[in-house]
Amino acid sequence: VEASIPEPQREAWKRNQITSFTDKDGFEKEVVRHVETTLARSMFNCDEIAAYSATSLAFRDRLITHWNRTQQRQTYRDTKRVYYLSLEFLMGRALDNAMLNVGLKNVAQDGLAELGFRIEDVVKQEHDAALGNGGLGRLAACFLDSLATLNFPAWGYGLRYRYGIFKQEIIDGYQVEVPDYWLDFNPWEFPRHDVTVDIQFFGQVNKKTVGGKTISVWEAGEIVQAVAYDVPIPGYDTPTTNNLRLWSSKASGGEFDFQKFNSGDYESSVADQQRAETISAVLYPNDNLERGKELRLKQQYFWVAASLYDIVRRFKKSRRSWNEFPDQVAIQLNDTHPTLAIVELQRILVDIEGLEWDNAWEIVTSTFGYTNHTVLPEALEKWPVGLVQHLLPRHLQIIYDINLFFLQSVEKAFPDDRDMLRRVSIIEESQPKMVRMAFLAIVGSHKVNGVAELHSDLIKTTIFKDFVEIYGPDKFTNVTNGITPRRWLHQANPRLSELIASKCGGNDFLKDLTLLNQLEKHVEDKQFRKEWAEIKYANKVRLAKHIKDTTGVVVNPASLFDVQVKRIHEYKRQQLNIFGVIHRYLSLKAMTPDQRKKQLPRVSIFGGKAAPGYWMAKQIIHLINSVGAVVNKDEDIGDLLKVIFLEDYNVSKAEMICPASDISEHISTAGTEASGTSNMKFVLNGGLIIGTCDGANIEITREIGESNIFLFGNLSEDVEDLRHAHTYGSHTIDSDLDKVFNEIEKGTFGTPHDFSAMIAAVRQHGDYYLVSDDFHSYIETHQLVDEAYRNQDEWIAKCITSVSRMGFFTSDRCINEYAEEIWNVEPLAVDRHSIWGP
Ligand code: GLS
Repeated sequence: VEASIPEPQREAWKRNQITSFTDKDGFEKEVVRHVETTLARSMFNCDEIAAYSATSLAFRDRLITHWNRTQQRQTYRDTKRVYYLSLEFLMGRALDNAMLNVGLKNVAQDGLAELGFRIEDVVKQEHDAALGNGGLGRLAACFLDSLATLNFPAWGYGLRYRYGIFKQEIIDGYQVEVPDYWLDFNPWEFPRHDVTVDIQFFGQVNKKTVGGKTISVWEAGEIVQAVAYDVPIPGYDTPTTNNLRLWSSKASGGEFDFQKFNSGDYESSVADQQRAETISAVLYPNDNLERGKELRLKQQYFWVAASLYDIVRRFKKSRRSWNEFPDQVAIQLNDTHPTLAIVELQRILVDIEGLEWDNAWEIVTSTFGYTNHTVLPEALEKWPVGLVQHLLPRHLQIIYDINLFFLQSVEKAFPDDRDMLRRVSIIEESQPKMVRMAFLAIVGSHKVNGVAELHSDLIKTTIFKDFVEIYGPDKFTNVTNGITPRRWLHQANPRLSELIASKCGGNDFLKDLTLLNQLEKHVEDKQFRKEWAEIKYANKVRLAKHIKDTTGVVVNPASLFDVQVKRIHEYKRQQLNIFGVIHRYLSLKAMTPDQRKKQLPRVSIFGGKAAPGYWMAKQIIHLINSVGAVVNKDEDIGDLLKVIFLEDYNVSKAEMICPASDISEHISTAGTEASGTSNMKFVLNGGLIIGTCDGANIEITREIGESNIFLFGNLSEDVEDLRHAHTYGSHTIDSDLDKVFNEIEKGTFGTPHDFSAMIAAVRQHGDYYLVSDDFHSYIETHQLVDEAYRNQDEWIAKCITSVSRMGFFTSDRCINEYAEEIWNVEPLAVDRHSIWGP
């Protein structure tokens, strides 16, 4: 590599190598330089936003030198890379994370102070990068952090949405959606106007004979340009800085516009441009729900085609043979959204590179892994055959061929099971016919994984049962989700992180979370417990201030803080929670003042967005706010109960909320929440949880012990029978829940009609989510929570014990499992100074 550059030039480059700041003075110099030259401001008009921008640019410069070195090193060593394809990356804020991962937050804090700024205020200027809906997108972000921290050569590929998830406002108790235009100034991205790919859509497929061979040629009807934007991803305490490449759509400067323009059709050429830019304009705001919109399919193909072009281009530089592709490239499909990548790679290999079908297919299936994130039927992607045919005619042909060969092999293996072919066909023979994306993803991948043990078992016995028979059980595996302790402990809860470090021999636990187990021997230490409790209290004071500032409601930080923050969904059962709150309210109202004095004060805190088209979820938000409006001003009740709905829940708010929770709610109907990841965040921050036997709650219980978690409710194996009984037997509603419904119907919380559908879902429509079945044990378990909380000493002991046993839930463990079991990749450490080392 080096030898290709003449000696004198090489010397000149080396002589002028950039040196990054390492101390306060160096940092200040960089900030002042950016304020004055990049931002064209001065000390006289440097506000907090300018200070944020300049600080970010100073850190970005640092990251970029490391980023360059990482990329050069990986290219030089020509190792296998991982590509994580995700339509969502819920990154949150970057500056605080960069400062901590680089290990220079103290330097920045002192430097900013000297320049007249408080670092907390500066950090808060940053707009969240909210390119995701919920857990699925945040998981992708945690994985990027772990991949870099563990020195894996890895890239993320996604879309650069102009509008991320909408901003939620609560007006008169209702959710109102406001667009999230976040790109005004984003110092964390590098536009790569030189890295572009032309993506084609529509058109037709023609057969051509080239050298005696017939090939399919896809003639495009429309071409859109993909432009790369790169976001550096710093690892913690390592120079490795990986890349997240986000594609933005732009009208192609090709012949189509040009022709129109020349013929005087100016307006329509502008319309073309707008149509092109629409592709990456907005994130679809649905979590666990697919709506089958044409633009969404366009987004998927646009992103997948650009990413594969990029990956193939990089591979080709190494001049290896195609059979080595899977030795150099592992591609992970984050849910079925990128499944077209399987078809696209087959197309590239067969139509463009001229490989034989079987040879190409072997390469394709060895390259891909597929992660399933849900069993909910409404979330499983299916695309009408007609739509795929129209938008991607050649891809539909390839899908049909993949299906044909697959079904032939199934027929051979199961000659007596004719119905099997219908069940497993990638094409569903419905009206209209549909392409089943999950089946395509399974057939085109070498490994399929679920995201928690129960979930991985469920997919094998329900939605993918036939495929386990066809391929055998080894193709299916489990990788239980995890979270990055850097963001979710060190950054979100700096004081707790510091206290833990003082008992665990320094900060190494942030890289090896199992070291938390050293805390357990300090559980009995009175002073330690006291400091622990003080930190929790301070975090609650901070949240109480936020509640006061944003809702006007004053809450007492000495109350038990009971938190449920996540997307609003019937399966997550915020309705169960608010019905429980009403039950508590009614019980308090029925007490004498003396009895009330003995009750434990509680604040029920909710937060989360409803998909704009999800009417029932919006009704749930409205009920929560309506209950709050009544309870919070009821003088009989005072501090004994407050009900808060926090507006616009997002990553940066989660960083404030998780450390302030005493008990958090993870109460999905058993078998519906694939994993959940906020359950891990809350426990890691020294809160306890109440939950059902669902998703990762089960493994959390296994790790921290049954006595440290409040479990309740029916088990997943009983759900089907209960549902059946509701529909075909007599269905009696829990009597306490009935009282709650009656109170709502009396108008205590506003117009009863507003909430009649929620009640009818339980009483009349079969109670699909088993709210009534679980109500009694939910209420009882909350009573146990109250009792346990009264004994603060034991409560704190439970919290510390739980944290000490949370080592398993780091996303570093997940990434190591993926690397070993699915990707077959090795880490590659980057030298801080040279890329050319061994
Ligand atoms: C989800 C699941 O609903 C969550 O349980 C899971 O933790 C997350 C990450 O695996 O994926 N699937 C989905 O569509 N949205 C999610 O958050």
